Amino acid sequence: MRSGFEKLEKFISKYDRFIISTHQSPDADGIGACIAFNELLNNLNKKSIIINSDPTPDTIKFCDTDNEINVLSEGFKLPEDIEDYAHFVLDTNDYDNIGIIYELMKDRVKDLFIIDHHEGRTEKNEDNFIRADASSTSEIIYSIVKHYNKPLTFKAAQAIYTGIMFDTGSFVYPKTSAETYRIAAHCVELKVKPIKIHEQLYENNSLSSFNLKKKILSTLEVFHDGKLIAMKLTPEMIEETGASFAEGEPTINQPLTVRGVIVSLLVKHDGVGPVKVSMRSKGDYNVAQIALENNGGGHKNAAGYQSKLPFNETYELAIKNLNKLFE
Ligand SMILES: [Mn+2]
Repeated sequence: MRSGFEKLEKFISKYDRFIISTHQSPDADGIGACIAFNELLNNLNKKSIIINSDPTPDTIKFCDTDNEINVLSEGFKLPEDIEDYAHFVLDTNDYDNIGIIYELMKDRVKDLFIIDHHEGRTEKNEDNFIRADASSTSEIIYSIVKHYNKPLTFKAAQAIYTGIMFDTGSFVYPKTSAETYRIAAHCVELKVKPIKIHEQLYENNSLSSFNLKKKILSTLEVFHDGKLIAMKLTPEMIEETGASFAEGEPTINQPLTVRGVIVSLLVKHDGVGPVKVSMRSKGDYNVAQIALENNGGGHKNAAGYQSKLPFNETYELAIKNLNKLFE
């Protein structure tokens, strides 16, 4: 862990200007980490800009109180002096996962550093701070703020709390530690209101997203005596409901609320990018292994990969891969 801080300190002291990005289809942890890390870099007298490929989901926009997040797909243009910046990538260790910004910036920025809590692909970039035991990237950012002994404003505390709450499934997933709760307690001391964050994240969905969920659930197929449930999210469903692709993605967690279900699969396509495979599991059922075998990544109980095959073939192959878990 110490070496992570050392590499990071060296990187931060080496450059004066930074761009901070999180993965495509950003989630609350990626967004929360960006906002809190941006504040830290400013407190260290560095210039930094948050630039993401994709828009911040509506349910997370409340974190961006100062409108600091710039989005390429909404027309934001990269700074002309982009060659003067180094790039921080947060909450993913897979460049293929940060959208168009990687292709636009990789040959232009001075350097690249990854801060993340996912497993796998660490060999891709030597400059990294990866703690696979951390509940979230937001938790890692908190530890970095503490390491530098810098203050935390309400804005950053709210962003960190939101990221942790999201990535721990409201403080229950396996990587939720005593330290996770200590950080949450500190955020609450800084006037973050847990019920407010919960309402923003989980009681703030659009009716169209609810209709999309209905369509996704209607595709469910049950395998292995009810231990595996598979579902589909297609471009047609997005079109018919008017919901966004991102609004459909969390439906993958629903099957795990059913007694006896151990693995949940969602094969999804937004109509533009590649077909994607998302997997969730319980206990020792390791879906990260399957993701890694298919050039993806994730955690033991939450992982995914991108497919080069058409939708239906991807679906059939994903079921076949998951069958191995039940042999
Ligand atoms: Mn995360």
